[in-house]
Amino acid sequence: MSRPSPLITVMIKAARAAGRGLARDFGEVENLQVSKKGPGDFVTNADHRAEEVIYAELSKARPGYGFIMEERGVVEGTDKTNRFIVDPLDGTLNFMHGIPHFAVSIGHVREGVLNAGVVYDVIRGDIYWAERGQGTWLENRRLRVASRIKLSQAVLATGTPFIGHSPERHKKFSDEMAALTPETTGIRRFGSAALDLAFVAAGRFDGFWERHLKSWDIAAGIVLVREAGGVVEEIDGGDVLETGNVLAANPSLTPKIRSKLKSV
Ligand code: 2AM
Ligand code: CA
Repeated sequence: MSRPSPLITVMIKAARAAGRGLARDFGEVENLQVSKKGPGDFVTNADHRAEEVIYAELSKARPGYGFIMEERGVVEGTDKTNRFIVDPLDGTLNFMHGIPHFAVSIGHVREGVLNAGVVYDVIRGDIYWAERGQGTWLENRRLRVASRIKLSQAVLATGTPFIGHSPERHKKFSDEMAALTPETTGIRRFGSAALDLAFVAAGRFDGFWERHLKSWDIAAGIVLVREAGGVVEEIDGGDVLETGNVLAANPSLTPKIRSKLKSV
């Protein structure tokens, strides 16, 4: 078993600390489902608290590192070579509805290159981690992407663009679904991009695509997939952290999925 490096250990500690608060708050959210007002404000506060915990933990352990965080935005560090990319609560809509599928996601970039990632599946208690050259791990199990090469046998995950966003995005999504659905054995839509990528790394999903995500949704998950032997690309050939148009799968399936997406 690979021993997590000091950096990974610090990232896991921060993720677990945030997860403890989220697990507590999730119990409360389940109770709030029945209230008229719903759990909206409560969830926003839970999200902010989790981010504060992560920020405090990481900046104590790695003073000077920069941050990109969902709530705080960009925090410039004095150390210009290291930056964390943090989503304290990925799968917010699930969390808000009492659906037990959400995660803490912490990525690390060194000299502009994605270097490490931790995704914490709070309810299952699973910590996924990966670091460049060290592989991808779930507890003491090394993870590999699935080896299926036929699209007809593949289960893919995706995400729906948010209601309120442009009609063109919805049209594109529907067209992509229509192009891929008949080619695969199944498509899943679970609502946490960080966990979708972790599940690709674990060989559960054969692939994942989604457009218009943010860097914090995917930074950690990209490292998980790559270190598990998978390929992560920007669907149209750009910079995936910039556009958030992500396609992840094993090296045989990626071009097949991409060509179906490009046929739209
Ligand atoms: P969140 O739960 O942190 O909001 C689900 O399709 C994925 O899309 C989740 O990872 C979710 O992250 C993300 N997401 C939610 N709202 C988004 C938005 N406005 N833009 C981009 N991604 C979003
Ligand atoms: Ca997110």
